[in-house]
Amino acid sequence: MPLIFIFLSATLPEKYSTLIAATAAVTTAVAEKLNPPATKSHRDMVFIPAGKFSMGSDANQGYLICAKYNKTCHEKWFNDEQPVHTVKLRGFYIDIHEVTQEKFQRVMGESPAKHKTAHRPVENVTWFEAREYCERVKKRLPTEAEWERAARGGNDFVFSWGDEAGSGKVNFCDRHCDKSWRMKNFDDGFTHTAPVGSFPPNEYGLFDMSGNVYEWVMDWHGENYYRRSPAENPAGPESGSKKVMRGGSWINYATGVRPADRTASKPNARMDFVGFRCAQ
Ligand SMILES: [Ca+2]
Ligand SMILES: [Ca+2]
Repeated sequence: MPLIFIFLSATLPEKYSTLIAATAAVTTAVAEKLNPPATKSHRDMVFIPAGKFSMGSDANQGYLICAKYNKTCHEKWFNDEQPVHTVKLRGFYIDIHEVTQEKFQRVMGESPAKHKTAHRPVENVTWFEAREYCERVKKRLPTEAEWERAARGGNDFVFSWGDEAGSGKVNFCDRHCDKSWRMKNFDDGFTHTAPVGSFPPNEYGLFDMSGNVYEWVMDWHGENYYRRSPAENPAGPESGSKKVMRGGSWINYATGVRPADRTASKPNARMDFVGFRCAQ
């Protein structure tokens, strides 16, 4: 949420001018804390300041949004994203874009992507490869909580842009999609992946957090984890069989691109709708 400050010093007595000058100095310090100067290692990243946010969903949100637009929906698909709980996180940086095939190729020597184009996101990568890429560029995978805070862009809407699904907001399984469950009333223009940054960013300036490719995050998946997760800097269960992937993709219903939605797969799985981005 942008901070807007209005200064009326020209019309105020001197003592207020002094107060305003002091306030302005504090404001500048706060602004620098919220937006630390970009360094070379943080290029193409956004700083998400320390703070609290509401993680997860309540009131069967995922199922109701699914049933609003689609015929086949099951409540059990959405149990793991409940209940809403307050999470406090330290500040962190996160990549503005999904990692592209071009960047993955440069760092890892080859790209396993199926939908080949340099500026499309890399997909068909295992969780292990995603983690290794981030380590090689001196970064790391985001935690699941960091990912959701970043994806929400500072708001609590159903989708990152508001409460209704829409065309042109995100790449999901719209009328161009080649799956039988495509949503014919929506048009995002892409059959498979889209070049990164083809859709508007969220309010943190991050692109494609919702849709295009799912994104591997650091955490193991726990079906009931939200009922017992720590209130500060949660990092997921200590062990598990599946790693979490977030944000939905070009194969998903609209309900799958909600910031609250959770999905998981075995970490050695390769899927042409799953990529990642890094944090720091
Ligand atoms: Ca699409
Ligand atoms: Ca994505």
